[in-house]
Amino acid sequence: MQAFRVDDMTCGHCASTITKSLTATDKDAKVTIDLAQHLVMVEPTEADAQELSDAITEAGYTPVPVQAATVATKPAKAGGCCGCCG
Ligand SMILES: [Cu+2]
Repeated sequence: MQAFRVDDMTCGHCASTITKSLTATDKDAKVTIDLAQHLVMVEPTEADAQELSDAITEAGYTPVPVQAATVATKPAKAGGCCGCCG
């Protein structure tokens, strides 16, 4: 997954403009927008991170790549268990 923070994406219209631009670049990409956090998450099928970033720029916004891991919902397994119950 590729993730970008787009601080100038401020409303649903921005989100749909960005989504359209991304799917024009990679038609089967799965685009997830978190407007509150200004995050655009893309599950690309053929475009690479640079192409996705360019698509957002072409839509008129400013994407900042972020580590997908930092926005992933799955937390790293922290300590606290000896492993016996894994
Ligand atoms: Cu807007």
